[in-house]
Amino acid sequence: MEQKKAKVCVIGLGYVGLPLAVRCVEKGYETFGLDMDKNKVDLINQGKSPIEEKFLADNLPTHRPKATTDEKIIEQSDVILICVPTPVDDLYMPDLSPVISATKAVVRNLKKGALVVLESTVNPGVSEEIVKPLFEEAGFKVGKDVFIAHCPERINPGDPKWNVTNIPRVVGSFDKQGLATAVKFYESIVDGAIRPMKSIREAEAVKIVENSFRDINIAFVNELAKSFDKLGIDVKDVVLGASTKPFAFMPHFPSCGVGGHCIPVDPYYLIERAKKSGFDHKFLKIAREINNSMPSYTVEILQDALNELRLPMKGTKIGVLGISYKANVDDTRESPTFKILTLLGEHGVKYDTYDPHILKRSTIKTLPALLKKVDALIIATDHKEFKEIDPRIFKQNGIKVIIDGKNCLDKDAIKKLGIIYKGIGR
Ligand code: SAJ
Repeated sequence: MEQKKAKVCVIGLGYVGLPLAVRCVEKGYETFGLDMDKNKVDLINQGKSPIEEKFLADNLPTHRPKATTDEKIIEQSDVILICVPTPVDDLYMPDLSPVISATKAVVRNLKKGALVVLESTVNPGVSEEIVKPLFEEAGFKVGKDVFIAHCPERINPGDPKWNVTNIPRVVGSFDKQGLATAVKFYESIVDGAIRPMKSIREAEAVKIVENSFRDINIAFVNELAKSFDKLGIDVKDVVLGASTKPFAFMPHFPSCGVGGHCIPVDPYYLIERAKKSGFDHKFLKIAREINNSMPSYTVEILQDALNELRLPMKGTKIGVLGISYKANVDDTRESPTFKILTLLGEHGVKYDTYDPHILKRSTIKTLPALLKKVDALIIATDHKEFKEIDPRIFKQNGIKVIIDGKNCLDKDAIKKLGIIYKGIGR
């Protein structure tokens, strides 16, 4: 891929697409960004990031893609990278509509000979059964008029070390030329290994397997947490102990729930597609059930703790610290906090929330104001700001109960102050 000549268009300027577009600019490509959100497009064209992310803060101002809402930009593009969301609906059924509409926009505006790479996480079969037919129905010959590849995104929001510049990637395609072109492109922008896969299906399967692996390991420790709560064993101490084994163990930690746009979503793409081919992923489904049960488990623990003080749920002022799905990011997708708040509401609880990264959705805008107002706390996200709270501050504010949904506070120090502390499995 001649860097100077090739023009790149990234479709979808979110957590995945925007860093990718910035990296393409940095590596010398004329880079367009296509997004349906005009506000986001205007911000990016001013060099401002719509997303709180260190890589973007450091690089977007100086390596700005040309952002637009006009799909006609695709006509000028030699490489099109589709980075749109692949969510699930309320019934956990995959929703490929963003991928389909993005692909149709490419079909409408395709420059012949272009390379089209789907980065969005999809189940094996999507490129063959959904993407490729859209080009063929429009009369394009795949492997001649257009080259299609899949390179699953591996962005890890908030990660200080691994980002779009250095995370190794895998690439699959329908044909040798498509594969070679895609591998060469990614080698030109990533300082990491690019592994060609046997076919596009294996490339699609890689990401689903990576994230399902994480989901089942989290489910394993979440089930342990429920068991160890009954056995009086501190599961965090046990996992840290097991982590001293220098091989064949990978630590995961229980929590009030599994959020984000990847881990709780991706397994359903494989579950549903495999079911169509007659296979039932019992294990993946049980893992999802366990992880989906953690918000209600967290509220049950709160209820038990309040019962110890003969305090009713209804009428006790409860504060929930953390709305984003994981520490130190401003991303709320699939956040367990929303499920916790719904359950509190069902118990007639009047709750307040505070998240320094999501102030717009916080009912109280400062930590001291929230601590002053409530009698009990649920820590739903392990933001740095919460982990640094001096436990004596809880005492000074009359906090009686703390449910540590991320096992991130100093249990012993809090208990010594006479506050009821309950973690998830500790
Ligand atoms: N979580 C736990 N226990 C754990 C780890 C995570 O309860 O031991 C929870 C988190 O609190 C969060 C959710 O699971 O609510 C997801 O956490 P995550 O650290 O997996 O964060 P994500 O969603 O940003 O996952 C990304 C994924 N990256 C991509 O999909 C490209 C995932 O593949 C990575 O493994 C993960 O980052 C990572 O390793 O940090």
